[in-house]
Amino acid sequence: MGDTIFGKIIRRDIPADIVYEDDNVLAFRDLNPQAPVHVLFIPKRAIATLDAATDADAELLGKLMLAAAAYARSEGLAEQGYRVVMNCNEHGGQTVFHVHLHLLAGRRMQWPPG
Ligand code: IU
Repeated sequence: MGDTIFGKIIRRDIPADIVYEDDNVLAFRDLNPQAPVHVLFIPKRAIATLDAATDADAELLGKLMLAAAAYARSEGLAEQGYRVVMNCNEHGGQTVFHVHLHLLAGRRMQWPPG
């Protein structure tokens, strides 16, 4: 599995505005925010895409979701609500091939997404 820019962020080879970290998950502000709050949650153990995930990744992906939810709650974002998004491959809009969950909040989201 190839390294990505997110691997460099995990190793602190390049800077990022990190807002949350535990043994399995790192979260940092998106450089090109699409909402007033736009945070990326990534597993420290890289999985390239959701399509590449296996049963062995189930716990890690669950932790990713729960970390985003806990962060949203701790930041007071849960009551008004938020969106989490995981893009997969080209048509899904994935550009960085290290699985990541977008947490978007601070404005009313539109549906359907573009
Ligand atoms: P995507 O789902 O793979 O399209 O999301 C990648 C996101 O990573 C996208 O929102 C970028 O703005 C963001 N990003 C970043 O925050 N820092 C970086 O150095 C790079 C991309 I490259």
